Amino acid sequence: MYGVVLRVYSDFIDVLTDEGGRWQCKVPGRLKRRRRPTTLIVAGDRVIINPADPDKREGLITDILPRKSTLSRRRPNTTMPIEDVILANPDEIMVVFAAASPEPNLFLLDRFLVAAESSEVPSFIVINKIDLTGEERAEKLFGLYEDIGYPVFYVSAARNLGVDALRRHLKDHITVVAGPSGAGKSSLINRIQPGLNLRVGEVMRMGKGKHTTRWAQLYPLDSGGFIADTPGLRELGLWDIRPHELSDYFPEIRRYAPQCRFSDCTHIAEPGCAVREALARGEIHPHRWASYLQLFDESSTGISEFGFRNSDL
Ligand SMILES: Nc1nc2c(ncn2[C@@H]2O[C@H](COP(=O)(O)OP(=O)(O)OP(=O)(O)O)[C@@H](O)[C@H]2O)c(=O)[nH]1
Ligand SMILES: [Mg+2]
Ligand SMILES: [Zn+2]
Repeated sequence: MYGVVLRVYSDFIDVLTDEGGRWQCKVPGRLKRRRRPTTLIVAGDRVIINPADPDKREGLITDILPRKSTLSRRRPNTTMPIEDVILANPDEIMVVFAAASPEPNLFLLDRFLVAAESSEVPSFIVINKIDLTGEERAEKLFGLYEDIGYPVFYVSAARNLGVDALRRHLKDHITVVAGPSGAGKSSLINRIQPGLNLRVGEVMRMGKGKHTTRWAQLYPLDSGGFIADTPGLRELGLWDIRPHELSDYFPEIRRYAPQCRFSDCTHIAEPGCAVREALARGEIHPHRWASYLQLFDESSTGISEFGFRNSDL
């Protein structure tokens, strides 16, 4: 039977089969011994299982299929002998941000987007709590991200506004949830999938008990697809972004960079810079430019914290 790994804990693997059954599986030594330069098995992996004990719903994993994509921990300054995979086959990162309460800090949103971009998984934005601002004001505040090309959804978990459209977008995908504490991620996921009962007002993190979720965990959606709870963007190498790669993580800057006179242009002060020309023509938003400069500064001066508090991640 084909299925997807929901989580890995201790020696057990929870698998949801395509038929909809949940099985507790083990990985046989034969597969463990197959040496591959990557994490053996993680949430999101497609697997084939053999129902060893159908009454107890216990199975054996007979094969792990190749991954389409991965969310991996970046290990800077190492020769990375082994890829450290957090989640297999992620399709999108959903960055959740509040329109109000807390007052939106667009610099913080940009940090999340940069982290998402650096993971090379496509991202989109969900603006929550529009009950506090009205949709129009939220669109004025965050419209600049639509201009860049990010899909933006305006929702209210509290009032159940915009959730159906979002649910349709999540269909048949593996979606990774990110965003600062208090944005309403848990509230929103509870709306998307009633019955999950994630605790609101409590940080969504990997468990610390006996059955610790080692990497990520997938929550199946009745409407199709999965939401992934990951250890956080901190794991995506956000701490280690180098100044010269930063422009790759701003789509609207990345777009102009190939036309700069110097191929290694940082867009700060070089002559013949197509990015600053676009900025002068008003084709790059001043706020985003300010964010770029700030992050460039931080990455050059080696502020490893990258401006995040632990609670943001
Ligand atoms: N007004 C309003 N409040 C909301 C909405 N969604 C969530 N909240 C409130 O915002 C607070 C934080 O919500 P959570 O869902 O716990 O936020 P979170 O993003 O999961 O936070 P962490 O788990 O700490 O990362 C709670 O008090 C919620 O009741 C909304 O749409 N409108
Ligand atoms: Mg939460
Ligand atoms: Zn340039």
